[in-house]
Amino acid sequence: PLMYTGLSNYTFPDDFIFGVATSAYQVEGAWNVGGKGESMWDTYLHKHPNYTADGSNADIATDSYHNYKEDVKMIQYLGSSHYRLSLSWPRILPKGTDNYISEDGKRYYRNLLEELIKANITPMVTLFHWDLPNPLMDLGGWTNPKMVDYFEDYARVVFELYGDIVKVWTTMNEPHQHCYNGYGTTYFAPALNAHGIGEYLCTHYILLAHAKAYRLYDKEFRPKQHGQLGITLDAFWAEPKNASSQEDRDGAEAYLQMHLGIYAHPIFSGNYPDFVRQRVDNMSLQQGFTRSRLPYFSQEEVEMLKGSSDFFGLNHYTSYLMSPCAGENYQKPSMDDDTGVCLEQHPSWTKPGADWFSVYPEGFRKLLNFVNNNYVQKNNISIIVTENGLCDHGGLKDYERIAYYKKYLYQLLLAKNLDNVNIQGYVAWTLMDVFEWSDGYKTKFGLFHVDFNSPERTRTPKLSAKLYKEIVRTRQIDFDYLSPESSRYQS
Ligand code: GBH
Repeated sequence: PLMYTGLSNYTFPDDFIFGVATSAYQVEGAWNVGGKGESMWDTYLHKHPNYTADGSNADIATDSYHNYKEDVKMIQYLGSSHYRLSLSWPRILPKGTDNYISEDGKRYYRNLLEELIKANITPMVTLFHWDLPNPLMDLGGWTNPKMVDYFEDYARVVFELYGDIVKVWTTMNEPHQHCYNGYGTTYFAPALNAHGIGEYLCTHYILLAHAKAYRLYDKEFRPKQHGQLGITLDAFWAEPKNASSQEDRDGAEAYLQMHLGIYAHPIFSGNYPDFVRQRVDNMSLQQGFTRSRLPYFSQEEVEMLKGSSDFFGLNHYTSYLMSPCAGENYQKPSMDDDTGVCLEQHPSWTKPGADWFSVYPEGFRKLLNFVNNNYVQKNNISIIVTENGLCDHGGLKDYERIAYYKKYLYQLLLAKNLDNVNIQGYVAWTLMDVFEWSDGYKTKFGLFHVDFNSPERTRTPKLSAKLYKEIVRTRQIDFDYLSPESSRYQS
């Protein structure tokens, strides 16, 4: 096994981007301030106060609406050149539609973005990180084909408002997590549990909305604003449980196609992967449906989708071992049942903070290679890792996070230098402890600790903040830095 000691033999080039990320609902708070409309997360958690693990919501969160200047100072402390943030759609358009733009929302983001520019930090702005305006949720959210137009209208408003200073955009954050957990299960709001149909409708219209916003930017804004626009997709690495078993290898491939290919293939090649098309069509037919549960794109839509991202935004946290498994494990119909694999994690992979999360750094390198081979090289683009980080239960001496960042960043260096994967940047999740969706405030991903009992939401750097700062500064990984047991780290 690889020894993680001493100084890394590879370094990050000067033009390599280092950033940190947050998202609007997870940090802003001020849920009803200044005429902000409700997002579907606001509405859902007010209606179901016990939905989250600790009965919390993000009405206040880290109160970044009021504390944004401090956030910018923290990013400066880290030396990070980029900040990935998202806009709250209902803060800008309280009802979701563009007939009324909130002055307060307009001003808030202008102030925040200008504060970043003043500090020499480049904003990377996501249009949609899950906080849909609730009035649009009432109309079916992403299952409604009309959402494609409403998203385009929203995109036009924000390109007009901020395109002078925002040069890196992403449309959607992790559509897979959003559609699968929110529309196909109950794990995320809106908890529709419309398994087998809802997650595919959501996928379909989110893809079209993304592509429409891309074409809009390309045609009307890029000529004068000269920015880049992409999308952020998430993926676990799928490893065959038993590498010598053909069934397990097929299972791992099926998983990657059904979860990542289903988005990446339309965006880079115009349509769903053949495997996904056939699998869902066949399952639907067997189950007595007249039409496939996965909608079809028209030829015009295929053209609109094809090549609709200037870079590949990739979020990655953890890996799973895959093996085929019979349907009794899953609800029918469902995306899980269609995929037909069972997931587990190797007992030797440590689990620092949540059931779903275990540490397997080599999986990151393998995923970077998969993405590079399938989508990046062919399209002559590059990867920006838009999220990666570790969850634990809190504490300032976060040695597990330190070890995680060192090892995952080292695997990135191996992918870049040994495998020639084209990687332009890396964004750590997250700047500070935030509202962690259904986990509430119980699991922590932050480089800064946030005291959620203090009215000021006091921020304190963890040891991992020091480490990240050092990596950004030296452009190298020193495995012995801030390591209580440096010589004993093994993969
Ligand atoms: C990303 O989502 C998000 O972009 C970000 O907002 C979030 O804070 C961050 O990662 C950390 O979670 O298998 O039923 O146990 C990742 C979403 C949600 C993925 C939970 C894994 C496990 C669900 N994650 N999910 S389950």
